[in-house]
Amino acid sequence: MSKPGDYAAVRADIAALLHQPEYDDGSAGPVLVRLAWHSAGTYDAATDTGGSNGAGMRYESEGGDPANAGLQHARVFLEPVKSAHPWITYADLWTLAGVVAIREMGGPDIQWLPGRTDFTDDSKLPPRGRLPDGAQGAEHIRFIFGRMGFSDQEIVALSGAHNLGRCHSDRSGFHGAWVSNPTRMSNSYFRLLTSLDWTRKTLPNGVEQFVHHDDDLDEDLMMLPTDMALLSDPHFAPWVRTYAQDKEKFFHDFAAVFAKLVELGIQRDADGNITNADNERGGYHS
Ligand code: CCH
Repeated sequence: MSKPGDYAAVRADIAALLHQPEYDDGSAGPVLVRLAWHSAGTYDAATDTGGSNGAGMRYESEGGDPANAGLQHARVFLEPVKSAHPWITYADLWTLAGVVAIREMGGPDIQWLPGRTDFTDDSKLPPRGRLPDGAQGAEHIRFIFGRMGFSDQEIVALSGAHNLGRCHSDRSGFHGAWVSNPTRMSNSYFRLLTSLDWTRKTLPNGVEQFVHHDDDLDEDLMMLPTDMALLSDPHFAPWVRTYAQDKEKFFHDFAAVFAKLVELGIQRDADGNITNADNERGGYHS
């Protein structure tokens, strides 16, 4: 067991588990990023509820939400890390894992602070229905992310995470990856969104998505209806084009907004200590 507060040891163990030859595209990274995002993306600024504090996905009402289908794989990948460092809270571990995975997959360094606590029952969990629905359009995205307090530019920057990972028919109903190298962070998602022809396709399960046939891979790349909405909306589209042309700016803005995402609902004093934690457990500070 590591010394409480030794986050470098936790980071090293997360990095070491990313290589998973039998899983998806060979990396646990993308699903860990999605775990971090879904743990935080329930935040509602108006009522100051939801967010990454609490690690609510350990409970059925949040963990069993169909929007979180598949994220049990991410939580299982992290169990050995939790066992080796039992002093870290799940809420800290899940957010830190996303940050470490992004860096290890070639993305930017993202500021991360510890101190989240794990709820000890399910009484404070956010209601289901706060996460975005990929079948919808720009109005929905703006409503969902506006509720968290994000601007149009921040929404587009965050969406660049779809450079990573893939859709699974048995999780969301959508199918395929957005880019041909889905375990490497870059701005390919934006470049492909702006440069390829995307055609609407109805999958055998009735779900509609957009596809482009990649002849080299002999496989379809995909976009969700929500991804296409970023390109058709007059306020989102300029940011899509900016990030397609400028990877450094995308990385810079993505790092800032992902750091903001995992801090939603968390209040800290000048020393970085959380002032609205649920209880005293896990209150270690680096
Ligand atoms: Fe996402 N995402 N996401 N997404 N997402 C899916 C997969 C990933 C939406 C829908 C889906 C963000 C925003 C949105 C990741 C990160 C982020 C899937 C497939 C759907 C559907 C799930 C499956 O079948 O396994 C929608 C809608 C929105 C916004 O409107 C944001 C923001 C982030 C992070 C910053 C990552 C990573 C994946 C890949 C997961 C994997 O298992 O490979």
